[in-house]
Amino acid sequence: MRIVVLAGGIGGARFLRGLKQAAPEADITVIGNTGDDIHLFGLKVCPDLDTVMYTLGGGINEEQGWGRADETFHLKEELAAYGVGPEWFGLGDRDFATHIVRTQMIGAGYPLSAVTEALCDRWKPGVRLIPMTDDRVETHVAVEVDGERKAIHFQEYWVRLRASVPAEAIVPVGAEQAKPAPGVLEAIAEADVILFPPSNPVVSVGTILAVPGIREAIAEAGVPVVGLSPIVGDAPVRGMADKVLAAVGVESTAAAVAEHYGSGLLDGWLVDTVDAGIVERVENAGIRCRAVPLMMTDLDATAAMAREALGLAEEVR
Ligand code: GDP
Ligand code: FO1
Ligand code: CA
Repeated sequence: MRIVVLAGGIGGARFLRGLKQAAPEADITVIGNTGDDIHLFGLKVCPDLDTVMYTLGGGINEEQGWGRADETFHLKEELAAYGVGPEWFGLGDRDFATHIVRTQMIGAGYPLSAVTEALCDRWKPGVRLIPMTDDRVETHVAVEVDGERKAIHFQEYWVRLRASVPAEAIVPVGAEQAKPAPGVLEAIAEADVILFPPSNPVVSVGTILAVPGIREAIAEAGVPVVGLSPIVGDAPVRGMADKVLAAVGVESTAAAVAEHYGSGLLDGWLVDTVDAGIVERVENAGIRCRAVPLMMTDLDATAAMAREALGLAEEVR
């Protein structure tokens, strides 16, 4: 079975670990969000690609969900001693090596998709990880700070400001001109099932869908498209999905997120058992819906979620 998953960082990566356990024989292609990418200290950092690669490859900081295990921060401290920042972004010594290799390869002319493949030669994530595009896309957030409206990088909004000011708009800068990376449209066309893990619907899955051609390819693939809600009990399990959903005019409920994707894209939607009351609303929107436990507390619970998603896909096929 060929499974395509559109993934952000932590939610996507943890779900993929469960999916690998639930479907060990499956051929899994992950289309990764690159809208979170940021250039720092002259280096290209790809948080969501790295979170998937480290999580599936065994190098992730488990508690934090991003960055490397057994990390140290000497390089960052030395840069700060020269007055070179930003200090608000925590790049560790081990993680820096990934960004150096990536930036060096890009400088030598390799596209991000080829670089990601090379990095995965080391980590062996057990899935094929493809960035959504080789072109530069950066999610910016329009905010008002001290009465002044400005657009800031998504990482600055989330990591520096901790989403403490309202997001007025979310702009995936460059997405309109971006082309899907080699292999993306082919993987979608050849998929038996397409899954949206419990990733951020706006700045992860939404950004991937903003690359022209990807949404259309999914709608035209003619195979079940099943998503799992990142909103449980009217709030995100972690992160700032509520803030960025508000910016696009969507309420933070599992039902509203399903309606936001829409029945033109989604065939099936899983919500948590605490949200069982909204199953009917989702079904009335033309999307098959089930309420099952959706907390990724451990690998077995996550694998059970993946089995439910694949089961729902068979139901709607
Ligand atoms: P990010 O790039 O690190 O923000 O990760 P993703 O975009 O892949 O996923 C973030 C989303 O995952 C957030 O909106 C969370 O609410 C959701 N999430 C995290 N853990 C869980 C969980 O255990 N269950 C569910 N249903 N959602 C989760
Ligand atoms: N998230 C933070 O909250 N603080 C950080 O300092 C931070 C650094 C960082 C470095 C590399 C990397 O791959 C991810 C990092 N993240 C950090 C996570 C990143 O901001 C994610 O994009 C967010 O978790 C939301 O998508
Ligand atoms: Ca992300």
